[in-house]
Amino acid sequence: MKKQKESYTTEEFASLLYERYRTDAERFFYPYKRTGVSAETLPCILFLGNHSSGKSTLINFLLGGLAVQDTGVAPTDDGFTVLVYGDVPREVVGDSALALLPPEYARLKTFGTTFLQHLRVKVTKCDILKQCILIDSPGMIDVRDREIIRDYNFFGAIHSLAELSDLIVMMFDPDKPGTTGESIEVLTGPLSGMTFKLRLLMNKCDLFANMYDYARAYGALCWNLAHALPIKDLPKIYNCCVPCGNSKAEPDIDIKDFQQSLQDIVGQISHASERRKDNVLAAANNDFSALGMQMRMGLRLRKFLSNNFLSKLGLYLLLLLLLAGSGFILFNTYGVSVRDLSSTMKIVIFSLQCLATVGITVVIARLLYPAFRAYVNYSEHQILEKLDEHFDQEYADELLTLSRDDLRQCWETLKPNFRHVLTSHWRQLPRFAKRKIEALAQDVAELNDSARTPTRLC
Ligand SMILES: Nc1nc2c(ncn2[C@@H]2O[C@H](COP(=O)(O)OP(=O)(O)O)[C@@H](O)[C@H]2O)c(=O)[nH]1
Ligand SMILES: [Mg+2]
Repeated sequence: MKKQKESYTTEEFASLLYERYRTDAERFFYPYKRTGVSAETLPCILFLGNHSSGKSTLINFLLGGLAVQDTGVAPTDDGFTVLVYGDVPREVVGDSALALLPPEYARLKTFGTTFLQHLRVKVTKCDILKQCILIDSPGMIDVRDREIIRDYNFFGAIHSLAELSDLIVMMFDPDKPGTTGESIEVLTGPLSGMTFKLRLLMNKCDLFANMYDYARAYGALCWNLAHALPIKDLPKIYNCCVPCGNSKAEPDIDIKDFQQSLQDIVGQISHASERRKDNVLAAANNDFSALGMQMRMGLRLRKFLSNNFLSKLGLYLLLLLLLAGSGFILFNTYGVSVRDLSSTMKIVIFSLQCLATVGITVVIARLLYPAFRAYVNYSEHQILEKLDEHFDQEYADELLTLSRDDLRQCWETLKPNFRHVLTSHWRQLPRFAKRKIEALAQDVAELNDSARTPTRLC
């Protein structure tokens, strides 16, 4: 029996819309940022940071002190480990690891086999994993030529995992407070636009000799982050220390506040399920507004480019017609005189004239064709150069009433892919989709309404 719309959870509703508009997304060459949403998927927390900043130690702490992840000062892990709940503990790598994960993770396959060899799933019987999925990552390093160390698209993989995650914990330690090249690059590259789910954490605070030592490391971290995060105010930095074999029995400074900070982070992690709803909603809103925009702009530009092509084709054919016409008249005027010839000969000569005219026109058409193509390409290029103008015209009404920064931002992110689609596939873009665009807008409004209604679960 079909469920009533009101009884869908946000995740179920979003999942339904992802499926409903999948064909339209394909027809308009819009790649969903999220391959979809599976309502049963647990929230996911991604741990990033320098090597030896304490990612695995924190994960083990969350798992109740079990030594699930290897820890140590030397780099111990060169891959991503996804920790999921299961009664029978086991460890799987590569394609079979991907098969154990929810369908949303399927897009990781696009990073190739080398990446998959660095993907491990650990099934562990641990209560916290009933509520969330934890992802440990390889430590960030400081090398000029990263390709020597990483033989797969490391930043691309981080970006995809970060998009799937509901909380990203980025860890630093007093040894390298934000100075590791990759950590900074990750913040400015794959994690840009995701600051809302990013939590910064300076770990190992129990190792400071005194408050002056702590202030220097904290200051250095803030200084480095200020260069990496394009925002006015620094986000909160959690200063923590995780109980482990390396913890000092009697730290030189008071660690009470650091322990409290750790509890705050643990609290954030245990509330990740609420975050998942928000993230799914945010991702769905992003994806569907971008899809709606690609459909609207696609229809507009498809029409514009085909009108442009047809007008150029019309000109080309008119030119050929004129040439053929003048050729025929010239033949008739200056060609063989038919006045004294028999009617059969007249027909033969007339046919020959026609044939000659057609032949010459075909030759001229062949010769002129490259010029016609160049002209069409040039004018298509001119149109593509003015994409912003088309956007302003298409969204004139919306932009008139409010400044609508959201529309402009969405357009800026969409533009590179959209330009590519227009250059290579504009003829394949659909001609009609107005109803679909309206239906999509209505569905997205309903999705947002349903998320606002706290008692929609039946
Ligand atoms: N003193 C102290 N040592 C820590 C803390 N967190 C981690 N460590 C130690 O730092 C080393 C590196 O930790 P690990 O979790 O392997 O770092 P990862 O490379 O980020 O996964 C290990 O020897 C841990 O015992 C902490 O808060 N305080
Ligand atoms: Mg580790």
